[in-house]
Amino acid sequence: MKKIITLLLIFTLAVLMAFPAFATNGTIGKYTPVLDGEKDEAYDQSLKLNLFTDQGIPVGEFFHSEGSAPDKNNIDANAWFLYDDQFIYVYVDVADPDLFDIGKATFDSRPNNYQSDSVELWFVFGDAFSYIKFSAVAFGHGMFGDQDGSAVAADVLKPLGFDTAVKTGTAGYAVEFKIPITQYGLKAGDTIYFTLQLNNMDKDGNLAVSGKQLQNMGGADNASALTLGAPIIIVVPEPEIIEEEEPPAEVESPSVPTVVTPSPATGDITVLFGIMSLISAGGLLTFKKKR
Ligand SMILES: [Ca+2]
Ligand SMILES: [Ca+2]
Repeated sequence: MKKIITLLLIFTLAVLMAFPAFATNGTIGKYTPVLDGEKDEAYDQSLKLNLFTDQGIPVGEFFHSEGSAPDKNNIDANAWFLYDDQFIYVYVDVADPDLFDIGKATFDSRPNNYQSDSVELWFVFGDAFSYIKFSAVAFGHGMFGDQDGSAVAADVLKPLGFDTAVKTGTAGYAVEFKIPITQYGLKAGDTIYFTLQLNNMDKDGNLAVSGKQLQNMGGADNASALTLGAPIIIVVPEPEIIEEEEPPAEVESPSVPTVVTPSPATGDITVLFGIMSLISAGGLLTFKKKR
């Protein structure tokens, strides 16, 4: 009986380890990347979080769907983080083989920003629970903000410093986000809270929303705690200096007696003509003086 209980305990522990109940926490590095939709080298030296596994939810799970949910098994997203004195930067690489462009006009006219292939970031900065949601669409049509339930339009966000850069591929897309943090007075060692949400739509309007929302899915207690860490130093390798090969040292030839070649006869004639023209010029001068 004891053996069965022990085996059951081991099995339960293995299941718990396979599906972590809590979100992964970590430390993010300080570095200013280029906002271009490309993953800067520094992101690889900072924290990486997966949409499913690091948020403690099974792969493919979605918490909201509309229509018949699109293929849930082939979508995924990973997020990398950096920060500096002014901004948090998040680079999100999304696998979405059923990528569908709703068009800018539709995006602008829709009240529900999640009804598109898009990424949403949820943050809590500081101690008071005041969340910020910031999203970007796969095809770069726009961004959307929300603070404690109040929508903030893109034309308000941009002057505040919020920005995104999107790169769209055939089997997915990548979004690089920039979120201003100066107003929170954050410094190294402070902790912020984060969840990631992925909206997956298809051309027929079917929708599945995966990930977590901070305001109604357990709040900061259910989010990843991100600690602001040390600066990341990217070592740029010195360009290799190729030294010019020195010419081979001259080999001293065995001393050979110098042979003095007599000047050719023409040389004598040239000198002679030279002297003659000098004399005649002098003569001309003399002649001229006499006159
Ligand atoms: Ca970049
Ligand atoms: Ca999709």
